Amino acid sequence: MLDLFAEEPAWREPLADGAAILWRFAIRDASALLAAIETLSAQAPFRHMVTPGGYSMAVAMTNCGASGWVSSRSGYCYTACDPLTGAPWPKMPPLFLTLAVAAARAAGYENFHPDACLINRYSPGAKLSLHQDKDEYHFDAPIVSVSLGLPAIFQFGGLRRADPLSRHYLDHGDVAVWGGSSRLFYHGIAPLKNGHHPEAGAWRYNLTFRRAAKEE
Ligand code: MD6
Ligand code: FE
Repeated sequence: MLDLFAEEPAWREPLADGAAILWRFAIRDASALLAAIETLSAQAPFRHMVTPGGYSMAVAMTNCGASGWVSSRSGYCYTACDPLTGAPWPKMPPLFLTLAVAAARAAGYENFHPDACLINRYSPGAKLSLHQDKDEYHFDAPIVSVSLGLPAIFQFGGLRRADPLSRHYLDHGDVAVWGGSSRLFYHGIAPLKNGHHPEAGAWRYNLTFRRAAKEE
C-alpha cells in the first residue's frame, strides 16, 4: 500500500546522498556475467595482490578495461597492462559496459564512461577491510558495483574512518551505485559466510566499474 505513494521505486534503496542500492538490477545478466568472468580470468588470472604494508589480500582480483587497479609494495595505482602477464588488461565486454552505464543512469548519473572494471573474488572467510576508493583521477564520476554469487554484508560509513557503519545485505544480481557527496565514504565487506550458490559455487564475485583515468 505505502509503496504506491513512495517517491522511490521498491527496487532502489537510497543509502546516502548520491548512493543507492539497485536491488536485482543485474539479475537478467548474471549468468552471462559469470561466464564472461570465466573467460576474462583465463586471460588475466585472479591473484592475491600484496598491500603496501606487505600483506597478501584475502580477496583475489583481476581487471578488464583500459585501466586496471593494482596493489603492490609500492602502493595502489591503475595500469594499462597486467603486471603478471605484461599484456594489456582484457577489453571490457560490451555487456559489462552497457550494464554499468544503465545502472549509473538508474541511480541518477548520466554520461558515466567507465574505463576500469575491477573483478573481485571472495571465498568464505574473505573480507575487504574498511577503505576509501581514492586512486582515481577525479571523483566526479560515480562507482557502480555489481554483486554475483554468494551474498555478503556491505559496510558503509562516512568520510571519516571512525564514522558509524550501516550494514547492507548484497545478493546475486544486486548493484550498488555511489558518487556525489558520498563518493569518498569508507566502506568494506564483512567476512563472507560459507555457502553454495547454484551458479557461482562457493564464491562471491564483485565487479566494480570506475572512471579511473583523466577524461579525454
Ligand atoms: C565489493 N566493493 O563489493 C567491494 N567500492 O566486493 C567495493 O569496495 C566498492 O562496492 C566502491 C564502491 C562500491 C563498492
Ligand atoms: Fe571500494
